[in-house]
Amino acid sequence: MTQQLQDRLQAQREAAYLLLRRYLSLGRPFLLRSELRDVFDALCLEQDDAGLADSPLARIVDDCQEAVLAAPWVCLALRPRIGRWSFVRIHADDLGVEELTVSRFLEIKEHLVCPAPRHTRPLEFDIEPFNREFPQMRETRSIGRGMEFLNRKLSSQLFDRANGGLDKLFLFLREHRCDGRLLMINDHIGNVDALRTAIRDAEKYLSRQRRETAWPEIAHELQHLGFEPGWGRDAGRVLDTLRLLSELLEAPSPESLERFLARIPMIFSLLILSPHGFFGQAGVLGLPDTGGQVVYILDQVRALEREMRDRLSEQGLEIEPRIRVVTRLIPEARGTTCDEPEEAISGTEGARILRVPFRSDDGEIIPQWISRFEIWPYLERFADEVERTILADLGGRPDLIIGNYSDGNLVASLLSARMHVTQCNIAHALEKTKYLYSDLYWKDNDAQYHFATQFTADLIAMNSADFIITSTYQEIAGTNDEIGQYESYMHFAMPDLYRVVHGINVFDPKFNIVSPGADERVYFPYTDTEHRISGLHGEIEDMIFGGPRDDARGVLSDPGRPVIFTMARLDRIKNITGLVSWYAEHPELRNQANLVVVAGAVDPHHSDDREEQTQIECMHALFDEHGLDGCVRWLGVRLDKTVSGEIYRCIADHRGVFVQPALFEAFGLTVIEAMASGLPTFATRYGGPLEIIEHGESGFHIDPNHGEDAAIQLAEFLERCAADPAHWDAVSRAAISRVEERYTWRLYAQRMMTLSRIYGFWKYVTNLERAETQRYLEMFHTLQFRPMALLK
Ligand code: UDP
Ligand code: LCN
Repeated sequence: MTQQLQDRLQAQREAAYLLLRRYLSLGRPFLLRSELRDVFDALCLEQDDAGLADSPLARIVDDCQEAVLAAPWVCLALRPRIGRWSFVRIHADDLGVEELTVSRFLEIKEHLVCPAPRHTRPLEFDIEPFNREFPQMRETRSIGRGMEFLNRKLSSQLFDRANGGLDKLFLFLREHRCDGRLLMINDHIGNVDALRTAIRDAEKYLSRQRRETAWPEIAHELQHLGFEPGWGRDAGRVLDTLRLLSELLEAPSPESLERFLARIPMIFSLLILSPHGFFGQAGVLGLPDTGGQVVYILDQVRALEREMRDRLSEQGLEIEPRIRVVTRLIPEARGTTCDEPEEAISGTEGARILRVPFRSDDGEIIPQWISRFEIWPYLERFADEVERTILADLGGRPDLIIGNYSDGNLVASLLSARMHVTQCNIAHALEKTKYLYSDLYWKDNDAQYHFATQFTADLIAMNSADFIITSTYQEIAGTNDEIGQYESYMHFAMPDLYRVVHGINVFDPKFNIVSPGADERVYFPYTDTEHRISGLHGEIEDMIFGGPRDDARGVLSDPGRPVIFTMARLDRIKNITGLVSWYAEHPELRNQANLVVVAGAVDPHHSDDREEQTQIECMHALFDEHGLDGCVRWLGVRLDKTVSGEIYRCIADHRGVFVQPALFEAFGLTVIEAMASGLPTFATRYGGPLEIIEHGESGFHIDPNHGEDAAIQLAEFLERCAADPAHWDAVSRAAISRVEERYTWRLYAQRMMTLSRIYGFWKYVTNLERAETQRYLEMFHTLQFRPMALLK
């Protein structure tokens, strides 16, 4: 690596020398990838050397993610491929290259932020040695397909005679019980050979039965042979399942293993954790910290319950799955149900929300909402109370624990370790990549955001999870140009706190991409007139085009124009104020279309979230400065799902568009909702929408850092559609198809249930539990996380 770099630099000695000088002359300690590129591009132009832009030096610049400038050295973090990193420093005068360890690279960064001399080495978090024995993927295209990899890798080991893998599989089958009732195999079968014989006898018996013969009619004979309920609801299904097992015992393959495990009744009860925000079913969306995660979990519960019930019933078990979403009880509930300890989840047979309070040191219930950035002191006590609550409610431990976001994932780690239950993490949005240098300059924002505590919780949670679900590939490993959200935890420095040299490995087979959907009952094409809720149309038209109201600002003076629509929480990162200013500053766009914004509250006194208040004030300032009251309608309302579903469609009736202008969006449920409704969608190129939308086909990517270009894209699209309405129709149809093919809850639930079984199986038969890792993380939790969390 070093030699190759040296050769490339030598091949363009003069240009390389000038480039490094330029970098240093900027007088900045750190340069980002785009800045490094901009300086290089400028040099290429000046040099008037056509070859330079396509030279070995250009390839070095291409690989650079970051530079640290410590004259006379230019230190580079190189990422030649997704997830692969190396670190070097180059002497700006003689172009000598030295390889750096990640630790040394981080130390140089730290020194530039905190120059005071240090006499002790900081704590280094390093998870790599614990994973040395563990199978890792190598190819970037395998990232996010951990289950397939693990099955391939481990099934050959498992079925190796010397490892006694078949014995483990046999013992695994004997483990299954539900509410004390034995399932799958009883003690008439004592070992693998006996199992083979019993399968042969059962096959003989079953082939004499009609396939539709129900389990109760064949149960007696099969139980005598050693088979308990769980093999299938009728003779045909039981026979198929036994044949799958027989195939597996004879010539194991990853495919037969997956098909067989997918049938095993293993998951009867689920615990889903989502502590922060207002978790409820009505009147909560748009409240601080309350958005897509709530929508995602409620839809997920409905889909999972259905899938669990169907799978159990197919296996002959009429057992009602039990799903519990545990969140925080908030006595000052602002008119929501968040002060109620229990709530049935609509659209399910038996799923419920359970609410457990946060408590002060002396055990008093904390009455008010607490920002997600400030909940850390309460979580351990919360976890204790959740454990008691759930054990009492379910009458035992759950079969799977799913954590959500940093706080829920941390609580999931604590509970899974204590109860020995498979743990699945869903991040929704890792905060780290949202804020530039949130690690390096953690002290600057610590009073407001407590990022250092949050990142510490993230490291613990992501390393203790048995498997991690992400909504997109880029969430794990980014793109060729940008680093992934998980990838940003691979190595980072938090000066004066600790240093992460190996925080997570994006090639770890625990990562699986399982994208969420948009509830088809609510978000469906505007053309589906039969299911439209026409009773809402008057209300919605009034909301958008009507006169003044207390919760709105602006009245559209020309309602005939198409509408540019946006809807989001009024967080800084959602960049709604950015969109308003692009619109305001682009006269053509203002002439072509109206802008309708559903976000936050118009009255800053209605908000107690600091960030939201600032954004509200910024919105008013933009209205005043640019005279927007006749062309922008800002609705400071929280819409329930049914209304928001119909709003998207009403905007589509007017041949409008949806814009998601976030500076960064982890996934973006509004993007798939708008697309499912048939709205041409323009969404940020930073985060999930980059993967959801195929640019120019099923929508458009915009760069929130170049608002003027985004405004031009919008104006050009609207102009083209005015001249050629078929263009709007084509994009609208492509958007609908994209969501139908890729983003549905049915696909989600099927995959999720397969993953849960497979990771549960591997956890049982191999040492996926990784006891050493667990002990290391416990120590990190106790010595590092807890003192930080308790510092309020
Ligand atoms: N939402 C809503 N009404 C509102 C604001 C938001 O129904 O007034 C819903 C929106 O339809 C989407 C979710 O809240 O389902 C926001 O999810 P997204 O992933 O877009 O962003 P997040 O808020 O999670 O960052
Ligand atoms: C949180 C976010 O910020 C969104 O990007 C996601 O769509 C949402 O959670 C659901 O996962």
